[in-house]
Formats: sequence, structure tokens, C-alpha cells
Amino acid sequence: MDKEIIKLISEAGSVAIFPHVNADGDAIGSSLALGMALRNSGKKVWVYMEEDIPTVYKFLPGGELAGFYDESADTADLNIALDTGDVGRLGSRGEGFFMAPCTINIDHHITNTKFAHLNHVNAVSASTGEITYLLLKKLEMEINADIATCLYTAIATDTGGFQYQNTTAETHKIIAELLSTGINVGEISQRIYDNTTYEKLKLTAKSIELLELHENSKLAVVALSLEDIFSTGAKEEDCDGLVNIGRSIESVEVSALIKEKSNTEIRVNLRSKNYVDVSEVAAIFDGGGHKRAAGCTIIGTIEEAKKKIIEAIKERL
Ligand SMILES: [Mn+2]
Repeated sequence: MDKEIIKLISEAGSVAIFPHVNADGDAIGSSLALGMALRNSGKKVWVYMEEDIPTVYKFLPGGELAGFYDESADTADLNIALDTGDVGRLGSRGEGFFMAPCTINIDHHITNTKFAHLNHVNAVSASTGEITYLLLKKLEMEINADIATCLYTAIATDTGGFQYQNTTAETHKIIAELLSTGINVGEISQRIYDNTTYEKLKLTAKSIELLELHENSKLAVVALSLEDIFSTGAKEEDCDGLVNIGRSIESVEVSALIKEKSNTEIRVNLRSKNYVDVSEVAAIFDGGGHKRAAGCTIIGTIEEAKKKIIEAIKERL
């Protein structure tokens, strides 16, 4: 970790933290953990979200730090983007992010564009949660049970519950440290995993029904229109994790979830198992991510997006 980053954070009187749009467990967990640690050391802290905290992560401590950015927002001494690969992932807060006299970008996406004044990108790290843990250690800030709960959630969700290839010995060492603060893993897991709503379950059923296998069953595709999503009563955030349905099929190397955001805007989530670098596929459409998990937005109809994605993946299988 850059000494200058440590110095800047230590010396800042006020800090605003920016997780990526459609914040996931890693983005929210890391942001609230860092936010609480900085607040506990006497700084003024804001966590500026693009959307409300997803229902599943409302249990996390530190939620009171979260709010929405608008033009009347106070300018912090320092703005920190967490888990954010490029400026596009800041959504409508992109301009606001650069308002501070100094900006820092802390992330683990291999495709990170290093858009801030100071950038700490470690693509080997399984999660921004791990990097945030190491950052707090360097800052010599106390990691209490509340902060540990947020970091545990960040790391557990980005490693698929410690199942993905990105999980390392370092991941488990950090988790051991977090557990020693007395957090209750059973309780946190229940909050994260055993909380499916009936509507989300119906959306899952719909996704299974719509799932298609291509390329000798090595590619799984689920394309969801807005009508598909809302007819089940589910919310947009309920689409989180649906890409794993295809991934769980034995023969599948790449799973794609293609989701209509509007008539002209299609969001694509990609997962791979062993050899296809999906961050390359996402990059074709100006998206990004990791080798095994990436995403992009395609302008067009859902059918057009589906065709383009299948074509791009086909060559790599
Ligand atoms: Mn992440």
C-alpha cells in the first residue's frame, strides 16, 4: 500500500466514500467498514451511495453513514472510491467524486482504469474487503466487531462463501483475525444467504425456465426482460446471484445473465469456471471485472445483446 495513501487518509479531517453502482456485499461491506473506522478515529465521514442499501445488507452496522450524493453535499478533504473499476461505475456521482481536492481509488478489478489521483489496485486480492482490512491495519485503526461484520460480509460474498478460485491462504488468515473479534458467523450467514423472499424465488424459477444452453452445453444464457422480472413481483436487486444458476451446471464453463434495464440498455453479468477470461469479453463492450466474474452494459435490445454476447464467448470456448 502506497505510503502517500496512508498519509493522506491519516491527515484528512473529512472523507467521503463512494462504492460502485448496484453496490454488492463487497462494495457496501468495505465502504461501511472503512467509514466506521475513520469515524471512530475522529473524522467526518460520508458514504455516498447511488441507490439505497439493498435489503439483504441493511443488517450491516454503519448504515447510518450512508446517504445519497447531491450538489449541495459538503466537499470532503478526500474522496475514496471502493471496489470501483472505472468512472462509469460511479454512475451519477462521477462528477461529484472529482470535487474533492484529492481522490483515491482502492480496488481489486484487473480492468481498473486508475482514474483517481492515487490508485491502489490489487487484482490478486479476492475482494476489496481484504484490501480494506490491510488498509485499516496500516492505519493502525481498531477493527471492532461491527467493522469485522462488514469486512466478513465483503470477503465472504466476493469469494462465493470461500468457494471461488480467488480464495487464498491470506483470505483465511484475515477471516481468522475478523472472527477473533467475536462476530457470529452463523448469524451473518443466515442474514446473507437464508433470506430469500418468495418473489425472488419465483424469479429464480423463471430464470431456470428461461435458461438456454449453447456451444455443447458449455455456455449457459439467461435473458430476463423487465416484464420477466416484474411479473414475478421481484425487484431489480433480486437479480443478484442469478448468474450462478447457469454456472452451477456441470458442463458449463461460462454463464451469462442478460438483463433488460430499459428498452435500449442491457446489463450483462458473466461468470466462468476454469479458462475463459470473461473480463476480456466484458471489455469488448466497455465493461470490466475479473477473469472469472465480469460485467458490461450493451446498448440495444435484449435480443441484440444476447446475440453479441454469445458470439463473443463462442470464440473463447
Ligand atoms: Mn469486489
